[in-house]
Amino acid sequence: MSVDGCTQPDCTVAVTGICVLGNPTAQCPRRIAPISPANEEIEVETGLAPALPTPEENPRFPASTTFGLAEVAQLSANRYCHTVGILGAPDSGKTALLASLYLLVAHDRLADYAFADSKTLMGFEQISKGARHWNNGRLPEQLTDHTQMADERIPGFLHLRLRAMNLERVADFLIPDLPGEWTESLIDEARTDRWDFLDSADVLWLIVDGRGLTNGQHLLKLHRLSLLLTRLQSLLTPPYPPVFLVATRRDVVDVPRDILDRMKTLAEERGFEATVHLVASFAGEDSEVQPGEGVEQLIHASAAERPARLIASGSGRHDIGAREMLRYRCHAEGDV
Ligand SMILES: Nc1nc2c(ncn2[C@@H]2O[C@H](COP(=O)(O)OP(=O)(O)OP(=O)(O)O)[C@@H](O)[C@H]2O)c(=O)[nH]1
Ligand SMILES: [Mg+2]
Repeated sequence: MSVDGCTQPDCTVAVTGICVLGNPTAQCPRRIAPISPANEEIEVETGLAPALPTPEENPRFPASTTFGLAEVAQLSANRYCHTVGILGAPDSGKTALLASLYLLVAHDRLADYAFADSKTLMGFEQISKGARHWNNGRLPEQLTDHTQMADERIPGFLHLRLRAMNLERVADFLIPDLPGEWTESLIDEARTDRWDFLDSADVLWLIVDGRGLTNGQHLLKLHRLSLLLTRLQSLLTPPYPPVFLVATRRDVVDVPRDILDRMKTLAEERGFEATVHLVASFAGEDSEVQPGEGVEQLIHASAAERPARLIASGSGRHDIGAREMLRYRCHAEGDV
């Protein structure tokens, strides 16, 4: 038998083939080189079938808890995935919305959808761990952490497959959880490089903190929203994906109807088909609003977007085919 190992106490190179110091295994100075099989007495057994067939390709798992663009392309190549682009200022409630969606699904609290699968369960667990007790009384000040990216240039996507119960079909969603700074730098510095994937999105969710949309405070928020929409107008290739204008914190604020209408007008003036949504990702016990209110409607409306748009635009934007992500088609039978 060959001997293969390392003088580094915690190195498992012999088992995993990976050097704990990060060196190429053949060049690591601490490694005990394998004794050449030529010097050993080897008993060769013949005629035995291998216990397991050799895999055609070694399984690969993403190192992070979310999907990068390569994994997104891989998943999308096999089945239609509803890709959502989420934008919004820091603290607007983007992560809370995703955590709320996950917790609703995990507690089987959606009326028409049930959990079917997620390839990024760890990612959902990570963002929702602070909110695990969201419906157990008093609401903590901070339920989700400020989003930070492992790689500041590449978006990380969360994957969720839901079963639409009345239709007996499944719908896959790919939704990125991005830091608000990405939206800020798009607005203020026209930093577009990290947003390429938006051209492949089925729908855009523009998240706005509802607390900034009350009379007297709304002007700044509307101004920022109009700047963002103008950036998106020049970033995206028509036909544009529909825009969902999502006002958060419905549990603590009543956004006046006329302000919501003005938001919609801002989007429509720039050529976007827009709808307004109000959500309470979380809510305290004393709130009249249920935690998670509005979240299912957002998902339902997002799932409905794709077929309508593909039909309306003939071959549809997804046939433009320029980007890898655009290659995905509805291969899997029974997809919504
Ligand atoms: N009560 C209530 N609190 C909310 C709601 N949405 C967000 N919050 C609170 O606001 C905090 C910040 O929300 P996040 O979702 O983390 O904000 P974000 O947009 O992801 O912020 P960045 O990651 O910094 O860009 C959360 O921890 C919650 O405590 C809501 O609908 N209701
Ligand atoms: Mg966040």
